[in-house]
Amino acid sequence: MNSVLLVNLGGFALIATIIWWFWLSSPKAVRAQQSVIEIRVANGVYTPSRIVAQVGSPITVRFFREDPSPCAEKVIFDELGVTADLSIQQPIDVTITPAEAGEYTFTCQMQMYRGTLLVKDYGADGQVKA
Ligand SMILES: [Cu+2]
Repeated sequence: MNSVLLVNLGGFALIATIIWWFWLSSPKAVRAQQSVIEIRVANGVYTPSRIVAQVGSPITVRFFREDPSPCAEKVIFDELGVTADLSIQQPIDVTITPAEAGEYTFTCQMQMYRGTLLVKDYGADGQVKA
């Protein structure tokens, strides 16, 4: 009775291991897939001030503006033609689908706040091309 139970448990453990191995485990280290990045706007700096996106994949940058000064009220991705008004203490989402690899600056309207959006081209194999 007990040995039958143990054999069954062993069988279940084996099956669970096989399922985990083939379906649930990651075959290799994969670049973190993060489609929403949160940025704090306070004391004259974006935190983080450097973010990474992938060519062709939409990225949502969620700005939390803590700075009440008018300086912080806009965020401008100049080269991408994207501008947003930031509300105080309220998350504002800016969604961008970068078409080309490169470094794009985002700033407040007076360019005192400065950040960089780094867009990389990951090929189908997951390797960075640019
Ligand atoms: Cu400003």
